[in-house]
Amino acid sequence: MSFETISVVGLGYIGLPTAAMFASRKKQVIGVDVNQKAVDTINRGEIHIVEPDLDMVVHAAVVGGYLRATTIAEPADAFLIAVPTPFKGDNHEPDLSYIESACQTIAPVLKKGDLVILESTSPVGATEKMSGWLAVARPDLTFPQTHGEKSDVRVAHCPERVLPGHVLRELVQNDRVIGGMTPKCSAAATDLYKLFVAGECFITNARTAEMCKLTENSFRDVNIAFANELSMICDKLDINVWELIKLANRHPRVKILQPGPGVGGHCIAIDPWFIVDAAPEHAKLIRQAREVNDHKPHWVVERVKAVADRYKNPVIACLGLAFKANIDDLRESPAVEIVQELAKLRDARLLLVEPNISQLPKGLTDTGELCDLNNAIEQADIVIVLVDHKQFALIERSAVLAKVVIDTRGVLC
Ligand code: SAJ
Repeated sequence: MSFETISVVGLGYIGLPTAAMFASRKKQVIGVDVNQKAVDTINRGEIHIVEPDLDMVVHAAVVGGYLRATTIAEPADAFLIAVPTPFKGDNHEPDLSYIESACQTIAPVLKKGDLVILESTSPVGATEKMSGWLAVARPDLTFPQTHGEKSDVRVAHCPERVLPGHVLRELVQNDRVIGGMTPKCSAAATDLYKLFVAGECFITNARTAEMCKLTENSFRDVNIAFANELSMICDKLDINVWELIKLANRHPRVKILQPGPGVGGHCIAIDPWFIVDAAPEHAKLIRQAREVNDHKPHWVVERVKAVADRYKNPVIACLGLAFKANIDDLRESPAVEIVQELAKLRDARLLLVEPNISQLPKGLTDTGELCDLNNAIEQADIVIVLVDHKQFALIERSAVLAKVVIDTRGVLC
């Protein structure tokens, strides 16, 4: 199948880099987003998210006339939907309303022969639901759930798997799982991704592709929970967990991940719940891992409080606010959660060190002062390492000798 015009719906952390990759292959790309500000920014050749090198690729695509953003869908040969799939309510139930409204957006311009791909991380069955919503909106067209290989529109789920901070490289190099609703749907989707994907494309059905993405992130979550549980056990038994993991990992079949202050980001802390929601009676380990990882920030806070109680007006340096090392993304960060809890301590002063930002975001401005690393360490009674940013590895051990150090990332151990 050939694709001259490709539309990407949702121009966020996944949609925009993906749109830019197609554009870099000299395809006409129409990006669609509900956010007028984001649309205007992209049309100026600029970006509204942080991802290394993305600014250059988007700028080149826009200036070259290959990428254009709009709030209203236009006809295309393929549509990729990359919108958020958050929770609804307090029970970690998946909210598919963004996918449903993306369907309403593209339905009027869909035509026979088009391909629709769901890229958003989704609970099992979401692709079939999406196809159902499109069928209701366009009764004049046929879809795979009723017409199989003879359908007018092809539909597939092809989950994204890229690591924030390395998105452009991983978009090209990672293997892809292509879950078509029929073999022809898979074949069409493979043709589309082959425009820029150098990794292998593995074909399966839509439900398996949905579950595969959830499985990858749940696997990582369960393994991080194992490391986090170990860290709490080791703390009680007075054992250095970092040394322990290093030693255990010398076994040829052991590969333990690293403990931290909790699990942040927009994927690993969310996706496992989609499995728990679908099969709560079986997903016991997956649920338990989520609970262990969600508990870890509270455990860290309790440890800090126990130490802070020994001081009259403790000065606490919090090293790192991002959700992981060497990025500036503070959203869903366990470090932020910990700082917000510590800010409730009476008489404590918090010095916040985050080398990747120049001002504190809303929600943190009342918690403490943004401070440079050396200054914070010099003034602090207690130093908490919350993120393993590269700058923190350079801290002179002598500078913290007289301080109480609570190192959740093993940077100073
Ligand atoms: N973390 C630890 N210990 C570790 C590894 C990570 O505490 O040993 C923490 C990090 O500090 C962070 C959180 O886990 O708070 C998540 O970070 P991450 O680097 O593991 O993953 P993300 O959320 O940046 O990206 C993940 C990736 N999934 C997998 O590695 C299986 C990525 O490939 C996915 O595309 C992405 O989720 C997504 O969009 O789903």
